[in-house]
Amino acid sequence: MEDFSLTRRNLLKGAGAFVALSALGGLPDIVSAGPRMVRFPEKTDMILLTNRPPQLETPLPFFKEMITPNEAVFVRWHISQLPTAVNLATWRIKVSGNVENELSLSMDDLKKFEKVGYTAVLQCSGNGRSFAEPRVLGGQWGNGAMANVTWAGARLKDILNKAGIKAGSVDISFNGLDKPPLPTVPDFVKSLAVDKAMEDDIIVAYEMNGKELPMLNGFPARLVVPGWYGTYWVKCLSDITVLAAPFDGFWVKSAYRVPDTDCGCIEPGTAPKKTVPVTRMNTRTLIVNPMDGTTLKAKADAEIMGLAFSSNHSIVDVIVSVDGGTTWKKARLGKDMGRYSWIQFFFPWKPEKPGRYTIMAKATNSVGESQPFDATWNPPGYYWNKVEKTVVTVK
Ligand SMILES: Nc1nc2c(c(=O)[nH]1)N[C@H]1C(S)=C(S)[C@@H](COP(=O)(O)O)O[C@H]1N2
Ligand SMILES: [Mo]
Repeated sequence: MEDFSLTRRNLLKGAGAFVALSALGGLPDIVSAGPRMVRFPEKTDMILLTNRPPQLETPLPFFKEMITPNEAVFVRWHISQLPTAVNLATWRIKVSGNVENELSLSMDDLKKFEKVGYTAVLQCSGNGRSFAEPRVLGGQWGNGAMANVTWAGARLKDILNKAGIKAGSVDISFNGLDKPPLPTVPDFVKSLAVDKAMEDDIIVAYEMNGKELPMLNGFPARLVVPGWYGTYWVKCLSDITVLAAPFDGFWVKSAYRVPDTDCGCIEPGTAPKKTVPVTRMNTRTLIVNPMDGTTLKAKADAEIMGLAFSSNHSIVDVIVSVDGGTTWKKARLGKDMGRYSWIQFFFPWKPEKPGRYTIMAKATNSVGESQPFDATWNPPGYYWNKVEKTVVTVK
């Protein structure tokens, strides 16, 4: 990997200018005005959004890789009292509530269930929020609140069947070891309806890319709900509670909700009449190469490269335009790592004439879901997935 000393703004907006100015001696002020890079335990240099709680964004060059390395996976916590270490000798997942048998599972117990795994995109529903117009509150993520990771662990369904869900159960709640700093701050607890929770592919993961989870990504185990936004993927999991009444905790009832419309969006700047919890991820692409604002050589071979994904359906088609959306051609798709993974797309390009070019990429999944050309908007800034424009100069 290259370029990690550069900030994201420089990478995106002015790598050329940065090099030229620093060659003249001394770093210009525009460099310090860019995002700050920080290094937390077990993580590489990441873009700092907030320190407490930690919110760290993945630098764009990592998205050239099919699998995001553990140390580069973004980090997002809501409340500030985080575990900084977990002792496996005493750590347990407690399964309780409306069950036949309460369970207290150690890591050894968890590993006795059949081990299953797959590659799946983890993405915060606020990924891309910083692009919202009008601007919205919340962590100002660029495109780096997503990661493609190979997860492995025990099926949630197998754990629930061992506990035995009693008749009349409706929701299952999930809590982790993080605690609110004050009694007035609601603990981060999420829930799934029983039918959703019993789906085959939801796992309690204790491996990321064949290794233990980094502490900041939920060591020793986290819920993985492939195809759904990261908010359900509860980290440092400690309690699974089967409920006979609908869950009404703050993080489901009041947060992580979108307008109850097909797109989850409304007229920019307005308030929704009714909201529903965020669920499935929508379809999106990211152009990784070339980066926005860079300069290419005329008559030289270039390759447009990026990634695309769509909840629980494979991407079957990515089309690319190099003339701002006037004409489109199919891109070549890379290795298919399953419906929850992203796929890479490649598009060879040899710009003949100097000028400014607007590159765009649009993906469609196996059931025909694609991306809008215009930005959609909602008050929390979720679901950003418009067809992006990458502008480059050819000289
Ligand atoms: N225990 C706990 N789990 C959590 C959260 C949290 O604040 N606490 N945040 C959720 C949200 S909103 C997201 S997007 C993902 C982020 O996972 P990551 O930090 O591994 O990237 O974790 C989810 N799981
Ligand atoms: Mo999130």
